[in-house]
Amino acid sequence: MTIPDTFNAADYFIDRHLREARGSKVAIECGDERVTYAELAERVSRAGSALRARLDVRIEERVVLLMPDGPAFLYAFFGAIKVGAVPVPVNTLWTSADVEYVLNDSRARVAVVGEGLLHLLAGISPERRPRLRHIVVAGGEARAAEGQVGFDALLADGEPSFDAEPTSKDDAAFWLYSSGSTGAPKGCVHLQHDMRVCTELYARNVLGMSEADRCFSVARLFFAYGLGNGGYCPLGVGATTILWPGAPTAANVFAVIERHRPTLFFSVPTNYGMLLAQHRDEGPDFDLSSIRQGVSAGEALPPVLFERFRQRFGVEILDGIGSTEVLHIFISNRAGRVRPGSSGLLVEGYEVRIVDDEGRPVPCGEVGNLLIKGDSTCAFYWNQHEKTKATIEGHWIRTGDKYHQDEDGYFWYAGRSDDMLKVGGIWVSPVEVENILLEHPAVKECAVAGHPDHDRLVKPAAYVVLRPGVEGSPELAIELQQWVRSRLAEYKRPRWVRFLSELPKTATGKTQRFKLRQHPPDPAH
Ligand code: 3UK
Repeated sequence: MTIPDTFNAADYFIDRHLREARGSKVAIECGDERVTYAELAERVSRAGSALRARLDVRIEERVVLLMPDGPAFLYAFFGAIKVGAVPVPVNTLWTSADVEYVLNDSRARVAVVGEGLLHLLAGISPERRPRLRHIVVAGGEARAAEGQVGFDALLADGEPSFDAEPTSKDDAAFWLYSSGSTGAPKGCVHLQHDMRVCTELYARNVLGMSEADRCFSVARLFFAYGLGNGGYCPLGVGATTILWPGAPTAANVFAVIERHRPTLFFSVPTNYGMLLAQHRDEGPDFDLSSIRQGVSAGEALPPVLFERFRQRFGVEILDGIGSTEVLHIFISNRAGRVRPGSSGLLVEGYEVRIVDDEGRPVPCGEVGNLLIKGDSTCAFYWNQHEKTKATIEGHWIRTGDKYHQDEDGYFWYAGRSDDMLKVGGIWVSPVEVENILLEHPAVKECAVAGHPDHDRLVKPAAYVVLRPGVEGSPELAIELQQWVRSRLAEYKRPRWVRFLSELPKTATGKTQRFKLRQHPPDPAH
């Protein structure tokens, strides 16, 4: 794969299809809506040119996207890239405080916000987000009096076609925030060529994704995983992506599959567990016969989920590990050669090393730190020079994962080298949850650690030492859960609370979270 020095990802992923006579092919299905490649190209042009002409967005400037999955997300994302600006998709499950952090860290002057997510911005007074000048509202009514601009009005104003900004293949194209272990997310700066690399190495070579495919991703476009599955991978190969903005309940996901009949289905282990727990009241089972391959990532897929899904639906799930820093999957199982419980084989085009804490390669079969080299890795973390140096060592990127490789080349996940938790495929920092619990008047000390649920998937458990005179009770446990829930994103809440008289500590007083993993939380809570 040779990528020319002048390379604009929007030209490649969008406009190229017109040159290759794919204009009438359906690029996006969303409910009853069908968007052809020609329509997509026109709306991407309109979005980009209007951002530039009407809102004065310039090359390299960030544009925050706080949007549900749907065609407008892709118009805004590729529209910004087409004019050389840098879209920054944001997790829509986050709180106002998280969004405020990203607005200020990225210094975006423009944010495109889904109507249903405006409340997240409403909580941030203009003085607390001094760089943000324009709020573009996608769907619904924009309030001109409050300085809002409607996304549809913007599209109507824009140019239906123009030549993409001649960016270099190494210009910043987009950022994705990845949660840090102390709470503050880090902006991974991805370059124009990165999406192209993932499309070739993973989508085309591992999944055999082609124009004939119809992709449906339960993981959202604002995640690196979803952005590839439902965004640039299908668009890169001229396939159709099925977008759907609703909540990923089992009933909804089955309804989308039966209606739109995807050939490739992408989800996370927690969601596969939810699908398996769902049964139809009467009649035949859910029809997943259109799916030629399932994919799982975000956290390790327990073998029982793999087996049950194959037995019940006849769909083989390929577990693979990816990261926001590498952009997409770099180790993956292959069709017909799955080893359940493993992450599979290296994706060709990437290089891997498993090393001990001194950086020496460990012998085959021994657990060590996983390092990856490849052309899709992010350039650096925005404004976080020390964290960049700790993660990116020349060509190599530290994933923070412990792995071993077996004699046949398969990689087996063996936990994290930090205390970060993957909950339903999304990062949760124990420190962030602990800090909130500590603000509760009853809490003297606490620690948060992962505990397996009924599907053997990790969820946060809180271990709490109460202040003298306070008694632990089921009511207090519920109160503490509510306390976290009202202050942090929903998925971060502890699913169990256990009261302890003291926490395990090192000689220097540092809490040993790994020791708590052996304590079962009280099942009653
Ligand atoms: C963990 C896994 C075991 C692992 C992602 C696919 O998850 C993605 O990106 P994130 O930045 O998290 C990365 C970390 O998540 N992980 C992901 N997949 C697996 N652990 N087995 C797996 N299959 O700790 C990794 O370092 O949120 C996944 C594609 C793109 C992505 N960004």
